[in-house]
Amino acid sequence: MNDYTVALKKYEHYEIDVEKAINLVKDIPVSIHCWQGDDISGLLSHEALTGGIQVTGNYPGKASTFEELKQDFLKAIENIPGTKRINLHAIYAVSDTFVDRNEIEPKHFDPWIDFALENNIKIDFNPTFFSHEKVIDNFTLSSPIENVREFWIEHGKRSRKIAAYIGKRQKSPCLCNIWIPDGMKDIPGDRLSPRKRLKDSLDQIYSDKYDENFIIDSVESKVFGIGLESYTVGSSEFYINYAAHHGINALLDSGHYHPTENVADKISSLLLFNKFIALHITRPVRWDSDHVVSFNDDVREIAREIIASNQIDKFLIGLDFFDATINRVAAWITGSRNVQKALLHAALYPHKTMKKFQDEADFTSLLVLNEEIKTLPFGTVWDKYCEINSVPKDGEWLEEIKHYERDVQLKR
Ligand code: RNT
Ligand code: ZN
Repeated sequence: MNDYTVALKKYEHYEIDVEKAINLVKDIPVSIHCWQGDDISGLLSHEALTGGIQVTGNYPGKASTFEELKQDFLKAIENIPGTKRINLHAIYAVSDTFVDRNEIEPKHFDPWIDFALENNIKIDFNPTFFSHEKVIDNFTLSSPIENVREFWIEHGKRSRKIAAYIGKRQKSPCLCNIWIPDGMKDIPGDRLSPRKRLKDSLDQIYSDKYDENFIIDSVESKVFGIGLESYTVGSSEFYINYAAHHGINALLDSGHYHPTENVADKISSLLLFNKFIALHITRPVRWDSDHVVSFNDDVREIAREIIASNQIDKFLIGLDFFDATINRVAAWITGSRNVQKALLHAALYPHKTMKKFQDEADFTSLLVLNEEIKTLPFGTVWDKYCEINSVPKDGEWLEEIKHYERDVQLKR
């Protein structure tokens, strides 16, 4: 018997159908963020990164043109199994001349759409409310300055128009996610007014109606940013309520909660009240540090909730990490493979049996099963999954990326 046959037998003992799990996971789309490729620099200008987020490190070989970014992205996805999407930000507009955020148009994304269609991947989109001189005193959509607010409302409207255009061209909805950095370093004198202005700005942005077959809208909350420790206008309560009242969706970023909160536990509550749940999977280390996703308990638990829900179509899974201390393509590959691993691992749980034990109050069996699952031969199934997806197994891709680094990235 080969390793895989032995593994099948071990899983069978727990009534787990390995082939079914593999087939389920390979069709779950995961949106890979373009911004790991260039430290969120974008193609529009060379403004420093602002908004209370930070990319640390200065690893050589960074992509700085549209061509380089596409080249690196393709290199990464050759090594990532499963169904891939690409997540773009407005600052990745392609244009020979400078276009400001309140001027971007669908045509600036045609080159990306062509690229995605050629490679059989779908696109998601985000307006970019940071790294710009019109972020005044750390406020955008909630700014007390009328023309600042108008500028960003226009950006939001144009971004949705672009997302709907992308959706139409790719014949499938494009997720348009709004995240703004707005907040304060120190204790506010007025918490209510900025939130009121944000609500009003969003109302204006969402007053433009588009076909649901082309665009899905989401709003991303946060607990704090660097230099914005005391107050975040777009808090969890704000956006969960906003989304529920306006028929749009909440996006949970796994780095945007207090470190002891269990992000996986939030999913089932949202599932009951929302059409979709959008996710940014990342790895916070002590803060929202956006480390490369690890195959750790946090991510495995999130994946488990997705699979156990039996409503996988309601999830819009995206990634959001950025590390510039290591090879950026290897970072992309590692984080994305780890999300695939977590999904596969979760699909290899005997969810029905566990639910039954719980309903029968057989907590002893539930605990024992939860523990025994941990030592099943997952690595063998993962290898098979890679093989079926025609990507290298663990231990077989890094060497090639080292060559790519030497021959391509370091020559830039
Ligand atoms: C920031 C948010 C946001 C960004 C990206 C670049 O804390 O997580 O999603 O990381 O939009
Ligand atoms: Zn995020």
